[in-house]
Amino acid sequence: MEHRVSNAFDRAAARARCRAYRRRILEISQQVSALHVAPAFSCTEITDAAYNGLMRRGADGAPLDVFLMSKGHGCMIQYVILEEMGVLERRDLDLYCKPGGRLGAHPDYGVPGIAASTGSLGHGLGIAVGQAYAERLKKTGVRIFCVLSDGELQEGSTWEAMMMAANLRLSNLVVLLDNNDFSGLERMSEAHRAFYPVLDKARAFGWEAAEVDGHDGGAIVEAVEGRAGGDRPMLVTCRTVKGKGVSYMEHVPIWHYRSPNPEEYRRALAEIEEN
Ligand SMILES: Cc1ncc(C[n+]2csc(CCOP(=O)(O)OP(=O)(O)O)c2C)c(N)n1
Repeated sequence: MEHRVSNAFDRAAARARCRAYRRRILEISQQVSALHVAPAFSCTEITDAAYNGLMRRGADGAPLDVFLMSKGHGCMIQYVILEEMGVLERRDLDLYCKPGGRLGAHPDYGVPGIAASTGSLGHGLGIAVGQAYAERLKKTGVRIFCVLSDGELQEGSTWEAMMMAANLRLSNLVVLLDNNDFSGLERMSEAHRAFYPVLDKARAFGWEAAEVDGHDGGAIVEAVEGRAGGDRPMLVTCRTVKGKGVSYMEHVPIWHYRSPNPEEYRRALAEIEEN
């Protein structure tokens, strides 16, 4: 089955979309006291590139391919994109993490557009491997796009899934690694030097692999579309900045955990508009 997306990825349009997504996430950050803003900003362009550049859509606009947010705490970006697509309703986002709502701080299977319950890190890739294998057996042509965090490289289950994907020759599996170099409070490249370079590890495991600027959606799309092909799964290591777009959040670990206060919110909005 031919997977290539024929229309070129419009970088200017992508930048405008990502500004709007960040604005919406910030807006929701004022409704609840704790929200993973920085983790979502880290993978904003990655998730946009998957949904709006790589995943095929049906006549009704609904995705034909599967998106799986393995770093479940980054789900706000997925929620706002699903809202824009009409898969989720505005009311869903209004009730984010509130009684009566169906959107939690981590994605739950059963919510429209959510392929698996994630948030317990290190399990998403194994689920994605199972889904890719099932689609292959059913001969659907469906591809699985899985966003993995570098923190998940600490989990042995991630490496088991990497081996299994290569073993099963899952060419319909694409992993987009959000490589922001942070896991909670520590820098991955300092605490876990043995994981790097990830690209070499992935290739040694039998994957096709590429590395790109993770805030350039066009580069992500080009890397996936330009793949050599064959029967290997693909990993794209996306160099990212945690908290991207808001200067006081970038590379500052506390923003993994807290939401902006009203003054910080105003500053963040202003900076998003300037970018
Ligand atoms: C198995 C497991 N251990 C610990 C946690 C707690 N936890 C939540 S987010 C996080 C680290 C986030 O770092 P990373 O996964 O790299 O994501 P990002 O930096 O992109 O936010 C941790 C340790 C968890 N969710 N699951």
